[in-house]
Amino acid sequence: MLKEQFGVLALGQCGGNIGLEFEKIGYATVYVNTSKEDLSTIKGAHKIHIPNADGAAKNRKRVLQLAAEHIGDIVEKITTILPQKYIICAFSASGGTGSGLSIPLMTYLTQIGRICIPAVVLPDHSIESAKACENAYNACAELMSINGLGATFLLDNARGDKFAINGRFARELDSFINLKNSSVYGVIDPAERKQILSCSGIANIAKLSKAKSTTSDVIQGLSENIYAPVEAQNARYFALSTSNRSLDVQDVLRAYKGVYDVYTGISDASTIAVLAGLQWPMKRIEKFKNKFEETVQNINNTINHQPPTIQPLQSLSFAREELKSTAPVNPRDILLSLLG
Ligand SMILES: Nc1nc2c(ncn2[C@@H]2O[C@H](COP(=O)(O)OP(=O)(O)OP(=O)(O)O)[C@@H](O)[C@H]2O)c(=O)[nH]1
Ligand SMILES: [Mg+2]
Repeated sequence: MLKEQFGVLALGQCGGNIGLEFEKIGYATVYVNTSKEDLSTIKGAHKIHIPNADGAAKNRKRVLQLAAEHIGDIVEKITTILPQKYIICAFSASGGTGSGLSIPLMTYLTQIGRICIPAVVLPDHSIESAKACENAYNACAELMSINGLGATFLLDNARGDKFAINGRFARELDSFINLKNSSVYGVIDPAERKQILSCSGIANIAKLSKAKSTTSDVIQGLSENIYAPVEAQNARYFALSTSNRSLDVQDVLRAYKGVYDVYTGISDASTIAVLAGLQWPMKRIEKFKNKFEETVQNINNTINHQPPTIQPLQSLSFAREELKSTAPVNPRDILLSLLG
């Protein structure tokens, strides 16, 4: 099965939860974290704790400092446990550990000839903190500048329950990797599937039941899903494997402005459609920046960091000791004043 050529690198808490979904369905998975507590919640076979670390508290720089001394060992362990050519790298963009560590690890793995397939969880900017949005923005900027990354899946926490997203993503990607199609009418073969998953840019998947596999179902499935909404209708590749023989791929393609190459096949049960080589959703990414900048500006406008300039209030006091006059009075003077 093609899945034997795929390993999963699960970084941080969120990456760990996604990794576990893949491990459950038979993928070799390794979990890396700065937090021992987080790692202990994962029932996975291969775990790497970054020595002397107890979390990164959403600090992307901190995780690099913590890992710096041990990065040689960490990389050695990862590549020994995961000799596969294709590495699905799962992490959240908005935390510290996964968001920070994913960048150097994927850069290195790419350099040694692996094909990294980032599965990046984006925060819901309407509810997550400015710090989370700052991290997500910076992670996206750095991801975009890694040359030679494979297909990037942006899992969107604004589009549903996070645990439901984890499971659904693992099932959808697995359905495509291990596509069951063996038909005289055409197949999407392993080379084509690897080509699509090696294609840089954003990708997304629609998996539909046999009963719901019309043209409009496929178009809808590719836009209403767990991935960040597509902003530009151009893609490098489109793959469609369906059991609905009357579904015409040309009708689906009319919903897109331009697609470079198309692979089609006939499958037994569900329909799987994949778009790859889409542009990054820049409008969405700008929203992370806006949330960060607006919050920083608000804080700067409302919190006065100058030393206080007002005077403390003088209270009234009826305590006896405070009635003492300041200059001691001579008893003779008191007496003389009484005599007039
Ligand atoms: N989809 C999904 N999102 C998650 C999951 N767990 C956490 N998140 C999101 O991920 C972000 C936090 O990232 P974590 O993975 O906890 O961070 P980390 O990589 O462990 O980094 P630090 O704890 O800061 O060192 C938040 O936006 C969460 O909503 C998960 O299992 N699935
Ligand atoms: Mg964590």
